[in-house]
Amino acid sequence: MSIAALNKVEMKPKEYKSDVSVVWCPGCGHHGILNGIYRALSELGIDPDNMMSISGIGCSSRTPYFIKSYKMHTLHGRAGPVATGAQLAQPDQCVMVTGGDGDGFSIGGGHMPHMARKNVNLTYVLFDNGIYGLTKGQYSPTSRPEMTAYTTPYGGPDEPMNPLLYMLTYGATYVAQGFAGKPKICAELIKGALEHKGFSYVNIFSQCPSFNKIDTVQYYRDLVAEIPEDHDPGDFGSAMEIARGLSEGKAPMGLLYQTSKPTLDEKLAEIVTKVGGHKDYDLNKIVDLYRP
Ligand SMILES: Cc1ncc(C[n+]2csc(CCOP(=O)(O)OP(=O)(O)O)c2C)c(N)n1
Repeated sequence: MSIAALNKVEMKPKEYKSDVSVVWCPGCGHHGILNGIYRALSELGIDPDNMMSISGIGCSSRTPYFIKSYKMHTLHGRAGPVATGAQLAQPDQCVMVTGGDGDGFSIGGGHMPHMARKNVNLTYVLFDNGIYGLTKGQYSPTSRPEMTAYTTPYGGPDEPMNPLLYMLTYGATYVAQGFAGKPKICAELIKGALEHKGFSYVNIFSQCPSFNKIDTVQYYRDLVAEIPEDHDPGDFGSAMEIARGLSEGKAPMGLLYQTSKPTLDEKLAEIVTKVGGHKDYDLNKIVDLYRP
């Protein structure tokens, strides 16, 4: 199922806002990402009745509250498995996960490779602010060692992970990176991710002015550079090179990689069909497969 088959509605970006007030701090990058999401949904004409917005716990994980859609605010780090189940149960819906670097790569880190390698048909938007914001500033897997926080008053001992290399390595079929200060680019990348059939991952740098005092808006502005236009997103080797960073230590912004592979729901449907089930599989048929 791809979202191209869904009913289209005409809604302006602001019409995707729910009645819940956005509670993030002034100047938080998450506002920019949310605007990018509204814009992407509007440009794709996604009907809120066909949309599931799912998250774990964190400032970024509050995002589903602010979007008109079906939603689940689940447990810290567990949005991925819940979204995988939701997508398999409702394969004709548009499923989007939103969450932070702590939610996705600390407590939820064990789930990330499996969504990628299974090619679960959902979009994962990771709000990467290099810190745990909701819990008022602990270092995360994407924090730079220079960042001082409550848990690292003298700086951190660890090298930050590279989410792009990670996702490419585990087989994500759409990998992109944006910056909250560029909501139009965020919207383009999220739109592409939602249109993509398969596991799409969008890493978005997002400043946390309250707790991460070194990754400022200016820091990210100077850090990011658009991926050269002659890059072919079908070229995995070149995507890996770009994921390691552009020249002069710049972080890439844009679409690194996109490929087409069967999705988990398609592969399961095929298995069910093989054993005589209906091609529009239902979960009971899958359970039947594993009965002795
Ligand atoms: C099982 C469990 N452990 C820890 C917490 C506390 N906790 C809530 S949010 C969070 C991290 C949030 O950071 P991140 O996911 O990066 O999102 P941000 O708030 O920065 O957007 C933690 C550790 C929790 N809610 N549940």
